[in-house]
Amino acid sequence: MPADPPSLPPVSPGTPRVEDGQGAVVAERQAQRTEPPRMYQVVLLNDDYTPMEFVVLVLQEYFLRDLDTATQIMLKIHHEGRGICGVYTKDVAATKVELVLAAARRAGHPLQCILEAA
Ligand code: TYC
Repeated sequence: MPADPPSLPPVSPGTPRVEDGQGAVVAERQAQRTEPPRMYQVVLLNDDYTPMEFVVLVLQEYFLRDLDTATQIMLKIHHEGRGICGVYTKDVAATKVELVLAAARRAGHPLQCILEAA
């Protein structure tokens, strides 16, 4: 039985192969280019029932805002209907949404929190 041909270096499919000048076929060197991850914003929505103090606490605890900034964001949501709490990678943003919704439900508030592509 004929011997298997020598195996080529492992490269991802589609990687161009070139002759290396010494008879070997090798993967062509390519510049590494990693795109930055897509970012997602966590948005709080206004409602008529969630206490202002609770929203400020949420912004401090889950979005690491100081009291002044948290109060400003809360008032913006209260007046404009919505406000961005922070911008994160998808997993981090999704986790924050879940944590905020769980905290709001535990406390009996209807606060809504959503994730949007930034
Ligand atoms: N509008 C609420 C009130 O008057 C306060 C509030 C602010 C609720 C922001 C939700 O995301 C919110 N108690």
